[in-house]
Amino acid sequence: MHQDRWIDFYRTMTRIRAFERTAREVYTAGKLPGFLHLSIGQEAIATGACAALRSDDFMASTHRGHGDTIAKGVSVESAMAELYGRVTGSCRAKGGSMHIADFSQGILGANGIIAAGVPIAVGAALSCKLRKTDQVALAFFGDGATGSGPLHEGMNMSMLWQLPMIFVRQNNRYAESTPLVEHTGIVDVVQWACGYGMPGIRVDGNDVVEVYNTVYTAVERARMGGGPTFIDCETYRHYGHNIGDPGTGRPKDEVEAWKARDPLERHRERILAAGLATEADLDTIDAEEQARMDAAVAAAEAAPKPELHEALEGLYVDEQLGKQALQGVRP
Ligand SMILES: Cc1ncc(C[n+]2csc(CCOP(=O)(O)OP(=O)(O)O)c2C)c(N)n1
Ligand SMILES: [Mg+2]
Repeated sequence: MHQDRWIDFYRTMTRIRAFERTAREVYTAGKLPGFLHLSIGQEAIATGACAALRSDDFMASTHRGHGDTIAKGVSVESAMAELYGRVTGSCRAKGGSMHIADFSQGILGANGIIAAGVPIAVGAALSCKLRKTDQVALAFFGDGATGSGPLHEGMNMSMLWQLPMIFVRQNNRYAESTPLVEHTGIVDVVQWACGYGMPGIRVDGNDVVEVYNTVYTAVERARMGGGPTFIDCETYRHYGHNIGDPGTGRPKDEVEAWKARDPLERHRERILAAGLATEADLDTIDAEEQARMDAAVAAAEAAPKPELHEALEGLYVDEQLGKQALQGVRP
């Protein structure tokens, strides 16, 4: 049951939650520019899925991508600096909260456009196949993305070309404030996966071990040339759609029922019941991760903002060609 990894799962989920709680605090204090979409309550999906990937595998995320990118390996220091718009950010301040990327970790980017990470990941999966490596690509997307064209094109192409691709739906039951049943014709979307000819599996997305085991099986299958898998992870976000949304549009009892199924608390209980760690051990992890966030905030606040002349740097592989393109010069 991969019990040896349970403490790591706990640490990663704790890290994500500490990062987002801290980001929420500094945002509320007026210190961050832009938007903030928190994934608090959904950490088990990011953690379980990314733990099943290698660091040279690819991952594309969504507008709610702090957890996914942290779980895949972006450093919290560079992610926090990115939120602050500082040069030490993972994208040197060009991405912000919704576009954290780190190619060194296979992170092809969070993405402010719904479902736009899917074709990017499918392209990466095609490249893995053409280069004959055993890497895989995984795309996260929300329930609100499920009816969108890029997802369906990506599922079709992945199946047609038998790509090493894993589709992971973060089904938190709402797209902004629109409930699932009002934006998707069939609630049981794993049937769609079957329609494309690939396995479709529904899992408890608040159970990190279940997510890990399911994604791990899909990853191994993809590595061996077995093609794509679609995994629907049921979950819930504790807060509103973004920082400006109080989240009061959802029924109170529904919110409370899901908070009682908090993935972090459940995993903590499981570790304690299995005797893998003590309360004190887990409290130490909590404190270490929070201390790391406090240091990340201090470092981000001390880091410089980019200069105007840096605006075009890092956008093109060939800087010179990039500058010429922006000036309308054709290569
Ligand atoms: C193509 C596109 N259409 C609309 C939007 C506006 N928008 C931002 S988030 C969102 C809802 C997304 O819901 P879901 O996919 O369920 O993700 P969640 O926010 O629940 O994580 C919408 C419609 C967008 N960013 N991109
Ligand atoms: Mg949603």
